[in-house]
Amino acid sequence: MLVDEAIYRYLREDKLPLMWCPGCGNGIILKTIVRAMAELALDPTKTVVVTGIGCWGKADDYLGVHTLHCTHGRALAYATGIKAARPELKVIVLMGDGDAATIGGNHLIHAARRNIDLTAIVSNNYNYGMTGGQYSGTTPLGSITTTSQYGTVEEGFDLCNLVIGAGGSYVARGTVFHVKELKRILVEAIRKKGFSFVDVINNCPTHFGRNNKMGGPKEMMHRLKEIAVSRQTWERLSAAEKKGKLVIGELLDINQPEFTDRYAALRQRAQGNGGGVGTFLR
Ligand SMILES: Cc1ncc(C[n+]2csc(CCOP(=O)(O)OP(=O)(O)O)c2C)c(N)n1
Ligand code: SF4
Repeated sequence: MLVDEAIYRYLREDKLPLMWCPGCGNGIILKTIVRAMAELALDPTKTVVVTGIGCWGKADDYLGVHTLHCTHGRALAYATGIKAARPELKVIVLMGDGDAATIGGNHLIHAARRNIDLTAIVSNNYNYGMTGGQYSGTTPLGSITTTSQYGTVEEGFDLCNLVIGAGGSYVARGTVFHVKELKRILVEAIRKKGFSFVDVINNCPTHFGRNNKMGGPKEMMHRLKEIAVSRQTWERLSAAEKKGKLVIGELLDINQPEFTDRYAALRQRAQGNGGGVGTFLR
């Protein structure tokens, strides 16, 4: 079956049209995820998508796999529970930057530290879209938002650096402009054993774009094209030249022991040794 036909296996067409604003990049991310699922020929009955609350959190409405729509900032905690109980399932977690890195930042660093086999995909639009454009943990310094009318006075997180530092296995950044590259990294991220993380830079013309006078969806797309550079180019740039630029593509791909494997081994040891927590702690 062609990939373009196969995407219908993972889409809930009865739920269309999409609820997102015109010009929002969430539809592009959703389509690219579905294309990645089709390329990997994931079994929908063995695939779980977990979402938090927010515009991007509504993505699970359109997916024909198992889905769990849970509380804001807690998607990774629920996903961890699912994966720990049923390690054979493919678990994909969709979060906004508010969800993943602001209210949910603690779950993000611990999921990475644990190196649990989840794929976290963040739609990073630099603000809280659903609640009206407040600033989040990734909002760049000086940005105008509904809660920073004179510009933010905090630096935003570089989510990829955060996850690399915390212990993830696969880390990549894409944008809603670079869709071919985005599909490639999503395929790799979903395939990867261990904690994988994709930061997708998205456009929210309704709030972030309008507040920061970035023009409409077309201008915002053009800007992504202008500021994105490959890792090879990034490494050649001076600190001053890096300002305002965005490195995209794969930033980390390593193999290291994974949580559910370690946990299964530990259970076996505990049972083989006659059980008892004290046995394997010694
Ligand atoms: C515990 C909790 N706090 C706050 C809210 C209100 N709330 C709902 S969505 C949201 C922000 C969503 O922003 P983000 O995660 O960046 O996703 P986006 O809407 O931009 O896709 C907030 C604060 C909530 N639902 N639950
Ligand atoms: S508010 Fe922003 S993130 Fe939410 S649907 Fe509209 S454009 Fe997209």
